[in-house]
Amino acid sequence: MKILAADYILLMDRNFTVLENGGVVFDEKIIDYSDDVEDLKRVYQTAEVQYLGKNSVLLPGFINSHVHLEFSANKTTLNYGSFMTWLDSVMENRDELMSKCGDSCMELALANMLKSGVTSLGAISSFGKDMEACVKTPQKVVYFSELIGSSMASADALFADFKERVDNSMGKKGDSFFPAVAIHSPYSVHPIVLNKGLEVAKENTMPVSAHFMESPSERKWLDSGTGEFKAFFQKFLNTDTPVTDSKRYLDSFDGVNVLFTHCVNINDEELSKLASLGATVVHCPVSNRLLGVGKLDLEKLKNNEIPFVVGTDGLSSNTSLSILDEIRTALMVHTDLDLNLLAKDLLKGVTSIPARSLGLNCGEIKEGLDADLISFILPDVLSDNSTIASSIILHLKEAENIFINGEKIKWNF
Ligand code: MCF
Ligand code: FE
Repeated sequence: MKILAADYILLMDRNFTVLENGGVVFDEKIIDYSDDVEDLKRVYQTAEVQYLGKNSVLLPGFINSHVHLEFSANKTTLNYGSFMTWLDSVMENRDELMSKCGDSCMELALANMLKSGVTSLGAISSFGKDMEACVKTPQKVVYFSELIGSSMASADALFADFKERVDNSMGKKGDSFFPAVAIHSPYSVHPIVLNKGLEVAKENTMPVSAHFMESPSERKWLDSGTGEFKAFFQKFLNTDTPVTDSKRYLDSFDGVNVLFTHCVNINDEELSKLASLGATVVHCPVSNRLLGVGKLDLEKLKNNEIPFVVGTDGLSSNTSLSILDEIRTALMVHTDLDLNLLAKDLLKGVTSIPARSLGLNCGEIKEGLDADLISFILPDVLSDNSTIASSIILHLKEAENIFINGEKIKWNF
């Protein structure tokens, strides 16, 4: 049993409680916490006590809800600026990028995330090449095997390949590896294939991650079968009509625990549907900027009571997998929102909310939850505690201490 004492402890509960000069008691699970460390020492006399230092902050480990590890070799290969040019460059360079990213490339990506305090992640796996790295890593991984396939001609083969990857991941299921299902998007998955994929998720009560309404081109294609996607489908798939529309796509997710990624070009009707599904939105602000798709309207999500979480997306559409870099960008791009309120929502979006959406027993400092804890040192004393959330996002880069299931993790490399 251990007690960590810190100058500031963020419980990441609903009220955004911050304990000053407090402590957290844990073994594999969190046992207790208090704003009176002396009291904790008296009650838990055998516990080993560690003071985390002047200006220390202790909080639950961060969760990166959406990352494509298999694309980690990309630096200057893919073209940024507009979604369609990016997608064309993916089609052209995917095989080369995959072959450039072996185990050590993905291990480095996972280690860089760990360094920024990420103790859990949602990995979107297109090919299953990232499974070993995800099984081996100390972090908790919700492993989303991706289903893609818009043409009925190749549907059976693509579904069989998906099912094989899901089955392989189920064979590795454990305390920190959780198999799940990803649906690539409404434009790239035929509704018949989609329903088969969602059946797999329902049968095994798995969460589902799905890209949705990322680009204006996707909006146009699904609404009217026109726009830039038309030429793309003609070129690569020898067809020029969409396989579904957004209503049919969203209706398929009834009864599924689903996270929709991007939603930058979502309309009001779709927002109401997301609310009735109890869905979560995954916000990837850097990716959205680089692919030129626009900006997610966080106010509209709030008005519809739709929770949001934050993800880095992959290095296919980012230059960093640090979740702190990502929420710093989010703080900068939403210029119309109150800085300190947004900062609190962003911290919730990388702790308590994704834990609930991904079905993980962590994300808060609360009795009975897994002891996934991270600590940082702020550069100076806070003159006003109500700015702690924005100060964390603006000033912190690398975790000083990382505990997963109560065990200290090192990220030396
Ligand atoms: O989230 C971003 C942008 N939107 C869609 N797909 C991807 C993203 N990052 C990587 N991808 C992958 C996706 O999983 O790129 C491929 C899929 O395997 C695009 S479809 C040819
Ligand atoms: Fe993505």
